[in-house]
Amino acid sequence: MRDAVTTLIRNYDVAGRYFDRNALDSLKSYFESGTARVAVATMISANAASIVKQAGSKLFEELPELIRPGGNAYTTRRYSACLRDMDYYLRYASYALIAGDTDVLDERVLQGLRETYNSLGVPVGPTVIGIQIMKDIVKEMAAEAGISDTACVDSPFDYMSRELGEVDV
Ligand SMILES: CCC1=C(C)/C(=C/C2=NC(=C\c3[nH]c(/C=C4\NC(=O)[C@H](C)[C@H]4CC)c(C)c3CCC(=O)O)/C(CCC(=O)O)=C2C)NC1=O
Repeated sequence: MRDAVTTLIRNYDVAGRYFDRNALDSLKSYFESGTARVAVATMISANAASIVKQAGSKLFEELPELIRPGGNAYTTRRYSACLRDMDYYLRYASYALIAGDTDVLDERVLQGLRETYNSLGVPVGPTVIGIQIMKDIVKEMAAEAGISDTACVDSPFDYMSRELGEVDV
């Protein structure tokens, strides 16, 4: 599992090069956004249950067929599995946010997930919508908490959405 710094070191070491301007710029931006990233991750930890609950309600309000007979989140067991998955996405997004790198998502979340979802008929499009709803909630909370630079929040949620979304294309 890598973070922004270890990824950079690895790439430069492979090439046997000293850090150049690009490396230093990306390190600078990693450290400069550090306080905001830690603040957002702290906020996610403190509000995870409520973020997942809100996002779930919004998702099922937008796509009520998911929880009707024949829907993939129909029955209490599958409804809970769906919210549990949302909770996984949120928790790992907070890790990736701190790492400043999406490697943890590849390694712990996305690997084999498409196959699992396909075999269980879990619809990818609505899952991506759920991930995006959580992103919006987190960004809104961050803005309300006075964290001005919320651009860094997008990356982990968008990465999971993109990687999952490719399945159905
Ligand atoms: C930490 C990494 C990790 C992930 C990401 C993960 C996902 C994951 N979601 C699963 C199931 C599931 N996932 C969903 C999710 C949904 N259904 C919908 O209609 C919605 C769109 C969506 C919620 C947003 C559902 C309903 C199931 C149960 C499907 C079934 O058993 O029929 C399963 C199958 C095994 C199980 O039920 O536990 C896995 C492995 N597991 C992991 O360890």
